[in-house]
Amino acid sequence: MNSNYLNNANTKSALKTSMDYHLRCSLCKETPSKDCRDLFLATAFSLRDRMTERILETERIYQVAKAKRVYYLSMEFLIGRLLGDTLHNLGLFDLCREVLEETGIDIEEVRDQEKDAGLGNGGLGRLAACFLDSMATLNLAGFGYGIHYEYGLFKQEVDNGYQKEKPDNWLAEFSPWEIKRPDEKCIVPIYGRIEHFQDRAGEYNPMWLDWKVIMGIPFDIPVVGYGGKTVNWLRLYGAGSSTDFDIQIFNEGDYFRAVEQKVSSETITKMLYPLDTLKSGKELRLVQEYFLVACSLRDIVRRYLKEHDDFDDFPDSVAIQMNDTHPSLAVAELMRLLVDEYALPWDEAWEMTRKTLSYTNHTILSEALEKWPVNLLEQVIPRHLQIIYEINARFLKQVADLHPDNLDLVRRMSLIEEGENKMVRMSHLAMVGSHSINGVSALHTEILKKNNFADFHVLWPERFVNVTNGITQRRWLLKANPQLAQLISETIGDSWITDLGQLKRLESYAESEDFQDRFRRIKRTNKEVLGRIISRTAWVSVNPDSLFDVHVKRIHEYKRQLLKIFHIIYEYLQIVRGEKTPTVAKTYIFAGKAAPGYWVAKQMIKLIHNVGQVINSDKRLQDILRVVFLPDYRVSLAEKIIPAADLSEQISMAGTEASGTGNMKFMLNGALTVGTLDGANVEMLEEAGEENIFIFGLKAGEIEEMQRGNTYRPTEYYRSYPEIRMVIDAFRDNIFCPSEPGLFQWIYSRILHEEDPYFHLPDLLSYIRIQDKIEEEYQSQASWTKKAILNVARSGKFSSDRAISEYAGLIWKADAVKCGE
Ligand code: 26Y
Repeated sequence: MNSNYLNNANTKSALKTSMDYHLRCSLCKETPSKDCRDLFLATAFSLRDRMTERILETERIYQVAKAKRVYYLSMEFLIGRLLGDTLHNLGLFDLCREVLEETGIDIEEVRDQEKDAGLGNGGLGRLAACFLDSMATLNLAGFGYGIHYEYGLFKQEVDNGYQKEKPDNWLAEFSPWEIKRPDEKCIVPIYGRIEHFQDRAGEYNPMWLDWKVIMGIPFDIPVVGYGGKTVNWLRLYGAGSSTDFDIQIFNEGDYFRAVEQKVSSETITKMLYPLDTLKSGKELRLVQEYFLVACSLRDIVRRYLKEHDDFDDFPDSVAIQMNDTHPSLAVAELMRLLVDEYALPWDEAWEMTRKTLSYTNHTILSEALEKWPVNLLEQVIPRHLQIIYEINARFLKQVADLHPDNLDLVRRMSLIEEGENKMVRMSHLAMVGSHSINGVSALHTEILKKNNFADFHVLWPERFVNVTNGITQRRWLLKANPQLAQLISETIGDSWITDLGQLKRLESYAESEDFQDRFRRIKRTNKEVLGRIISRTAWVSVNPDSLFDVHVKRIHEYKRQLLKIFHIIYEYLQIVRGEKTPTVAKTYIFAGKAAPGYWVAKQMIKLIHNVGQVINSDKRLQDILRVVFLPDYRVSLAEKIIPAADLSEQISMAGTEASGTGNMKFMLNGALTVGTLDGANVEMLEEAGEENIFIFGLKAGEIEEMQRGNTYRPTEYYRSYPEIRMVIDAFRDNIFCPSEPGLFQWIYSRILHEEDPYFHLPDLLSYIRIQDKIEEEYQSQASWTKKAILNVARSGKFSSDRAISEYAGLIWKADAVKCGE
């Protein structure tokens, strides 16, 4: 039922009226306004009105259709800004631009007022955000559950090359998108102890006593699908203190303790842990993970029970996807709810749990596989630990029955890692409690099956599936690169917006001179825009006609920013020593954040900065080489960088990057990729064709073999190859730190004499060779542009719409629901 007390029509005058209404009534400001911040809020509120209407309508349709609901549980949703995407998805972008233009305001300035919602670290969080967009666009009843962090990922400043972290108070001026729903709060018990009672029938009946309480308050952000019909939501929980509980202490006469308790409860969702691959091991992080799971499952079960009297239909009505192991306590919490609170027999509850839950793994790095100390769990969630032990006992019995004499196998597969400090292996918990386990690219899934999770794959081969990642073309092309989007739509129509495979039809324009010309001009404009950002934020002027060679992502040794630097140093030294005559001007662009405690990563930023200082100030290279580090890499900056790139660097050591998603965004925007055969690069090669991508370096299997045989000797590479010596010696000789000798000595020592776990030297020569080839190919602009167009044309596979359809079909068994009128 549509209300008609608001004129939510998609006309210019209706939009203008609602913006004026919000300027006056929500913001108490004079109209017309020229204040871009106020206009941003007024526009956002006007869109929110339109979306909340549709949320109610969508919900009604889901109920009538008895739609299977999919819940995506994730500790991170790296949303970025929402205004532009929402306008596009509602089909109001042009209308809104015109409304603003009439008051003399450029929509870009209004959009620039929005703070990024940086509620994620990188790939995993951004993937979750793309998935929400695709689920709504595909008319799936798919919803996100996450945490309402008060502080998102830190803001990065760079001071003399050193990263400084600043708090990201993204809610300082509040977000116009979220709807706080205190009436739907939930209460979560935590801490306390277990008393071992028996029930009347003499059955063991443990009681969780003396727990404290945290309150979970939901904040909903509408997620509108393309076309504006389906509007789902992302529900973020913020922690508050329970007033009841405070009163209890208060009544004991301890007012200060009551207030302290209140403050400490609210701390739980204060900030996002800024770690992606390193373990934190912090109690507060465990509490956050539990808090997310406890709130979301209560909410999911509550919604289910509104329409059902028992749990018989639960697995057919609900699918819950765990985004990595971070929400894997869901296995124990769902069991606790079903067994303790709804009195289901264990076996029945277990079947429900397993049929409902599924698990995506996003990393093979052993240091990122979560484990929590048993004694910490015992303290924080004693009942869940008991349940985990029970799950483990039953599971290990099953393993032992199948392999009676294989104690080693039982030890390896156990949910508990034995030792002085016993640990719970969260990935084992997630796998045992799920009906589906997936990796995020074909190579990654194969590695999981063969190495990390081999025992589990042997036991349950049917549970393992691959779903290669994807990205939403609505944000990463339609919005981020409007000119290219328009050129494409003019050429082949606009069906690619919801069916990215349509881009294939661009293939026949790859050699058209006219199309190439327009394509190149768009790239050139995007490079000018980025050039202005570079000069404003990195204080370096760059030439938009140079080749923009881009390495942007979290700073991590496995992603090998250092390999890129090695090549830059090599090229620089060659030129200044007269051993190379440059034929192409190049701008090397880096951006990315380092985890605050990750010393090597922070040094990498300093190194990039120093190499930049030396090269950028060398008169001999004035128009030839530039090296820039753009501070504060975030979604909105990525949207500017990616459309301006000529070359995309995806050079992780083979076998380490689970998939990558930046790689796909670059491809979609017409950059050529230089990459190793890692993650989804393998599939990009298959799609693009080998003449349209620059692949180099050792393969995952070759690296594994060298690791296994321990045959890699960095010093041998150093002795055998003058190119390598030249680069490595530059660190010994302080070429990039003349005023601070010794600063980068550690790189020399680490690579040569300590360890080079990410195989920089074995890949350096082939990297240098492929870069030479790239330089040569860039000189022929016609053939380069043809390759770039073919990359765009063949990027259809990498849409998150495709990924989500696969999840829906293979894992969730959920169908689209028609939400149109
Ligand atoms: C346990 C905690 C410290 C932790 C927190 C965040 C561990 C890992 C992460 C995040 C991991 C992540 O972002 N992984 C990336 O996921 C992308 C989406 O699947 C992949 O494309 C990318 O290769 C992978 O590194």
